[in-house]
Amino acid sequence: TAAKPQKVIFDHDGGIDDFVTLLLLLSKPELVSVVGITILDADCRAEVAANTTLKLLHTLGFNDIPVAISTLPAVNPFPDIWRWSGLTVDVQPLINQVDSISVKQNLVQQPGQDFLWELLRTQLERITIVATGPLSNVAYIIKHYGDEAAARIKEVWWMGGAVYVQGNVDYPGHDGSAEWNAFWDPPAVGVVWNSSVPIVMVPLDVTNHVPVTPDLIYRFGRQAEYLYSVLAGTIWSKVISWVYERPLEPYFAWDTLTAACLLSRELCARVDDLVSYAVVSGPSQGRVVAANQCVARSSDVSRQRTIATVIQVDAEE
Ligand code: AGV
Ligand code: CA
Repeated sequence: TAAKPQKVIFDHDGGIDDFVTLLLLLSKPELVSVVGITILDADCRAEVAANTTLKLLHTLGFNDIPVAISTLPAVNPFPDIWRWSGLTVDVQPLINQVDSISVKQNLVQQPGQDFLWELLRTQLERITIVATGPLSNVAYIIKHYGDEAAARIKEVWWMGGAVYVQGNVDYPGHDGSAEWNAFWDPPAVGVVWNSSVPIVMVPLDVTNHVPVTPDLIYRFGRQAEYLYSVLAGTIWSKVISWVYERPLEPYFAWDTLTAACLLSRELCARVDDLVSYAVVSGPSQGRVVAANQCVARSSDVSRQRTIATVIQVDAEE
């Protein structure tokens, strides 16, 4: 089709799947134009993640996409061992054939949360934000620029939440009902829920269907003549030990599915309009609750609103 590519800001947090997501977004220039990248210091070391991002961009010939690092802090930090896992991507020879000075040219000095607003403010059309970490940066611009910010966002596609399934947080004092991106900054979810920003949520309900398996990674070998495939297979290979180390809780293509659903709507034909609220404090903080579920309302929660939610993936894979 002759439609113009959708402009996208990629707001990520440097996990292994965040980097495969970057590859996916860059690999479809006819559908998506990435106008900027913001990195939250959440499931990563942000300086490392920014470097990896810049080197991936450079390696793939994208020399004009700015990258900025957010300074917003955690409410509940990720474990250090997860935060360092991005180093396994950063050291890959395939992305280190570049010199560090030219790579650094696209690193923005402004804090990522302010740069996010700068990007939105200076674009003529409404922008889609693909957010694959906590919602802190999005919440920041809503808090500071309110409806003006909301009006500039086409949609936020967010990997986060767990609606009808168990969460993935295992943390002292928490009841396990939340997904980690929401748990890292629960009030941010409340701020976004209390705003008019259109949001498409891709929760654990669907990402549970996309474990990263050896079969998936082997398939990239059949297309090893393509740099994107080699990079994707290489990056996924960093989490393959999960298959035998933690068979009951493998690594998932959480963030990558989120971007895939944006790119191929037929992947996620069922997008529910779900009335839900967010728990912003207390032992269930970070939980996203469908309004038809019986959970006592309290001062701990955001207002209810309708959210487009990918609950089901239709295609086999
Ligand atoms: O909850 C899923 C989110 C996704 O954005 N992240 C990882 C993905 O990038 C947090 C997370 C949950 N469990 C994890 C996570 C784990 N075991 N290791 C690293 N990150
Ligand atoms: Ca992530």
